[in-house]
Amino acid sequence: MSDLVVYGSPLSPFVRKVEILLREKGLDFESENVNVIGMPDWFAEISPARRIPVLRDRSIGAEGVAGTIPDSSAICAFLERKAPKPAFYPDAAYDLGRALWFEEFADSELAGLTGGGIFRPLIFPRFQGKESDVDTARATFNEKLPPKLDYLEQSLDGRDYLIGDGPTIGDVAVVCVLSQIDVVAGMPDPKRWPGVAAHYMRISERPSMAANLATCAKMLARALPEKFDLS
Ligand SMILES: N[C@@H](CCC(=O)N[C@@H](CS)C(=O)NCC(=O)O)C(=O)O
Repeated sequence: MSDLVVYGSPLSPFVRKVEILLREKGLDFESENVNVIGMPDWFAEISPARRIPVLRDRSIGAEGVAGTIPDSSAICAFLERKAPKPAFYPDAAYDLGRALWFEEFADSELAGLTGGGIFRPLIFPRFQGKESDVDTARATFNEKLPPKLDYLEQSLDGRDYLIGDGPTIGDVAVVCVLSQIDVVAGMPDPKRWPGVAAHYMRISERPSMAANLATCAKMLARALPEKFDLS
């Protein structure tokens, strides 16, 4: 039995972020599925915001609130202290600030579009046997998303990573939320955003993330026999 348990669904970009850090740091963990539709009452006790993920460290507490941490950003900061190598939070003050900014940009600005504006309207109705809301997804993809991708393209400025010469929590968070588009519709135009596309491939092909995406593809296979064309 592992000490660490991740409660959530691999389809959540925030659960994905936590899974990636756990694997990159070589930490053994178990996953326990919790659905956001019809969240069980026992989960509300350990997740007052009623959101996934929550992490449990059984070495601290095996039941109830003891040993639990909600929120992917809090969990990832905990994992960095628990297993400092390889580091995903830069040492230098400015670099650390930038890495945390990109994590915040991903989790608030970008996730609202890729999750709430694209993934959910396309997939959630399908899970309930209903029609996807393609108009909402298309409007988000073509009108709201491009300025955010322009900002990322500028921030990368031809470099492999957003900060320094290796991946930080900022790169991981950005790619995790962009993958919400990839799994349902493919990535936005690589000719228009070549840096974003290459950065996405660089991170998503790491075994730590590829493992999550393979699980997601299996989970989505029935509801999504083929990807949507949002262009
Ligand atoms: N800031 C939170 C955000 C977590 C979040 O929004 N998770 C979504 C799933 S992707 C959720 O649980 N939503 C619950 C709901 O929609 O009822 C984190 O980083 O963990």
